[in-house]
Amino acid sequence: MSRNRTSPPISEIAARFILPGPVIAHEEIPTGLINTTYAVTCRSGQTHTRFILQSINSAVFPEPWKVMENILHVTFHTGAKNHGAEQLCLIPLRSGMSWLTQPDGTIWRCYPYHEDTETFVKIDSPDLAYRAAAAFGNFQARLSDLDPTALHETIPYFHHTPTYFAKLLAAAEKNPVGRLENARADVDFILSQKHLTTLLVDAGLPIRITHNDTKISNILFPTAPSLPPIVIDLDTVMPGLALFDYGDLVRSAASTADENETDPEKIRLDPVLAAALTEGYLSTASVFLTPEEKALLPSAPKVIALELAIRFLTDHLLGGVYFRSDYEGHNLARARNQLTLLRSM
Ligand code: GN1
Ligand code: MG
Repeated sequence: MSRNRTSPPISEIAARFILPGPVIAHEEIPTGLINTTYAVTCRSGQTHTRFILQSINSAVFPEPWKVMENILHVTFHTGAKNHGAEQLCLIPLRSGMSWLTQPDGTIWRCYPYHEDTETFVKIDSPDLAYRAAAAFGNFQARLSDLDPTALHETIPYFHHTPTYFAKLLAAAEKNPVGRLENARADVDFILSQKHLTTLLVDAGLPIRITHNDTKISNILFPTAPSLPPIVIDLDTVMPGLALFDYGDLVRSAASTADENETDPEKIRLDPVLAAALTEGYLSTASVFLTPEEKALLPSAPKVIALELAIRFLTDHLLGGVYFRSDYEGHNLARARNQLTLLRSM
């Protein structure tokens, strides 16, 4: 999404927030697929400080204020405990509000820019895997005493696997763009895995506050190893099952190849990385997980790999309406990658 031409200049938007001085430079950070993000530099005397200024994509989040209320709750709750050291905190506006709503409904928010941190799109060391998983477990642990009903469900049924399964069946039945024939074997394999779709959601597990996008790239690692990793991208924080966060982390971080790999031969679960992720997650999450949750840990990566395969395949059968894709068949390849990963688990 590029910025609306009629919206005010970045310096004017930034001036509404409590920043140390005027904006002297800004640049767009193009890595996100959903929101529009800028790094802005403010000057105060001889000191230059950077901040993140971001507008929320209202096509993905039609009620962006609910996203912001969730983020406010979560950052306030955990910030009170750890002074923002392990997580983002919102920079308030001069008006006292925590986010800026423009007349056209666009919402802007501002975060500190965490200098001297690095991000990874791929994990290759068990040590890093352990630290990443411990950070996500810690994120859940810090929120385990906040009432989940205090948060909005910003994307209803986000990890309700049977709902995605039903949508796949409907898409296959309708076959609106004639892509079923080439994907029939994939649909058949998914049908054979139906038992996995209800395994987590029907297990009576406690509803907790979860992150819902536990990719490795959503952690900032300070270059000083003594400092704790910082969990970012809080847009999908909402009530959910802890095991989906754990499963999504293992699925994405312990895969030997990227989600977009074109050679399925290269994809399998790396057991060493998976073990390090599990150990790291339990190092911070075992204090609040119930025995039932712990017993289902080994199934969680399978369920989420299947769920994501279903989502990609459904999008392929519908002609590509949700996930950004770079070529025809991209979502089919992504679905097959998840199914290959599932078979290796
Ligand atoms: C989407 O846009 P991104 O990469 O943050 C999706 C996740 C999937 C992921 C797969 C809101 O996340 O659920 O796991 O793609 N997010 C949403 O790459 O649908
Ligand atoms: Mg995300």
